[in-house]
Amino acid sequence: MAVAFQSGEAERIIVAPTGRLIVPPLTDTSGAPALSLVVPTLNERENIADFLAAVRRNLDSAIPGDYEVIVVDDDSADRTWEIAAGLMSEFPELRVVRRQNEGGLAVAVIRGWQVARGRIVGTINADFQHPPDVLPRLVERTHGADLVVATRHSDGGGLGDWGMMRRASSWGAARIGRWLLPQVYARVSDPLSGCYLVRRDAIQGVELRPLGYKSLMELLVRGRIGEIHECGYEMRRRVRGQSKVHALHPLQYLRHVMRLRAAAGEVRREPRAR
Ligand SMILES: Nc1nc2c(ncn2[C@@H]2O[C@H](COP(=O)(O)OP(=O)(O)O)[C@@H](O)[C@H]2O)c(=O)[nH]1
Ligand SMILES: [Mg+2]
Repeated sequence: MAVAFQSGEAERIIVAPTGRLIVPPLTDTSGAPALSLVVPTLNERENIADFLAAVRRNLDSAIPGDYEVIVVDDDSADRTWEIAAGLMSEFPELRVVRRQNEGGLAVAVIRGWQVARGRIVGTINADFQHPPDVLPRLVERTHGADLVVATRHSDGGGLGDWGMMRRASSWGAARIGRWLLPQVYARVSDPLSGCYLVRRDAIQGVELRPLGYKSLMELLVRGRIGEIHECGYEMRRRVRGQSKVHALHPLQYLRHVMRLRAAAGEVRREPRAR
């Protein structure tokens, strides 16, 4: 069923940027919000309206008037982009990107940051698996940090009501990561987290090249990230809609880890600036 747009909403849908994955510096910092939060979506029709309402409640309590939320939808067949766009008149901090020319979760997040206006950028999933009430706690911990990670593996975090299969595959992915990217695991308890906030200037101007689902480990290898804070949370089981994880994702993850391993070696071999 098509959504009835208020005047101007359809025109305000943003076409996704293309080309190299580089987050630009802010040109005009005067009106810049503190935070740009990207919500990547693919067929999240059942979650999107309630999820955005929950994000709004939490950010209004933490940083009223000082944030924007950017939905980056991959032209979902269930028209998630249209539902999100239909909420923009009522929710002035909301922007919607409809991406029709490429795919991939990690790339979607970076495309959102490329249109972001905030001094801090971040991401959270749209399916309530990251509880939106983690957001005020993440914002609170940004003081003095380049990166704040919502973690399942320290600070009271956990895998909540996850089933055995998901726990086993998450454990396997972390084992592989710890083995092949030890320098990343030495810095963060949960580099596979899909919920975190990062200072724009720690990643701006750097070409990012993620594959598949995981964006945080990409930033940890290629970004200029110094101080890191963490914030524990209990991950939830998905209640509505379906996971988009498919059989190719573990292979993509492995390729991404190998690519980062090579990149990390190059970074280490670069001579120090004098
Ligand atoms: N834009 C975009 N979003 C995606 C894509 N794949 C998954 N998502 C979104 O990313 C979040 C996490 O995806 P999900 O399938 O729940 O992954 P899981 O939690 O690992 O099972 C959700 O908000 C999805 O709608 C994609 O290819 N593009
Ligand atoms: Mg999920």
